[in-house]
Amino acid sequence: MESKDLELYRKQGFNISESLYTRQEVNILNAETHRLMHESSAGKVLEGNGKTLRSINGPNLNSELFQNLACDARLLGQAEMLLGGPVYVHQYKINTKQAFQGQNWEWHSDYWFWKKEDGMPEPKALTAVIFLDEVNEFNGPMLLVPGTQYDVLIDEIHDRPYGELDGGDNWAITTAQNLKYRLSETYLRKKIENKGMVAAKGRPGDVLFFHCNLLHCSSASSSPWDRKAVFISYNLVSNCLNEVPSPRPEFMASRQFTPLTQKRVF
Ligand SMILES: O=C(O)CCC(=O)C(=O)O
Repeated sequence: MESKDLELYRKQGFNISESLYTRQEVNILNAETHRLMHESSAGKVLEGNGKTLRSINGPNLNSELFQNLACDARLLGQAEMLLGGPVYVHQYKINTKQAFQGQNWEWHSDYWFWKKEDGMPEPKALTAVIFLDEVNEFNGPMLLVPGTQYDVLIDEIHDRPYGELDGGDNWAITTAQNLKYRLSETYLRKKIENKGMVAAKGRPGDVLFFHCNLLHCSSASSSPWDRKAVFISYNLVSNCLNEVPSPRPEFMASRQFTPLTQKRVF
């Protein structure tokens, strides 16, 4: 990441590094994603229709390739630089937003979930999103509100009434279409009118780095194009999780705090 990219990340809370992965490397990642999509695993989440796959949580627990990918210098090096120290993987998932069927993600910041559910002390984490497909205006790009990474939102968050939650395990309602916590429209309107919104579009192999406190959402894919992407969330080892009464499973919030070391992957 060049110094102008670093400056942008600090200012807006995100940055897209173009062509970090080659077409050939993306093909390998896509092939492994397809293998996992057709294999049963505990961390899978379906869309509201009960059929279409929404996310694979913890792909690194079932794939050597995805486990190693987190240690690739292109990701790990940037995560260490942006966060300023040794890191481990807090959360790892593949969101498989599928043509016509892939549904939205409501407005949220990841840090609320990581603080409330997992006991993360400070917002000193980030996510690298590796685009496996082209992301355009039609297939549900992530929408980001620049500059919200420093907002203290925790008092603005409301628990969704129990009756509106999707059924399922406690960990699943933290990642379903109707999220467990939400912001009021009044707050969102004020914030977005003030700061604007950016759609994170790009090509396969581009990587979006975004701060764990950044306000974001995405709409459904109303198009014949999938929008699959790998999400690797790194946390500073010095910011590792406190104990909580009901820890989420390892595939949602890892408690392996050993610092990662760089590895050659491809
Ligand atoms: O995949 C998306 O569009 C959004 C995912 C997201 O917001 C999240 O996983 O926190």
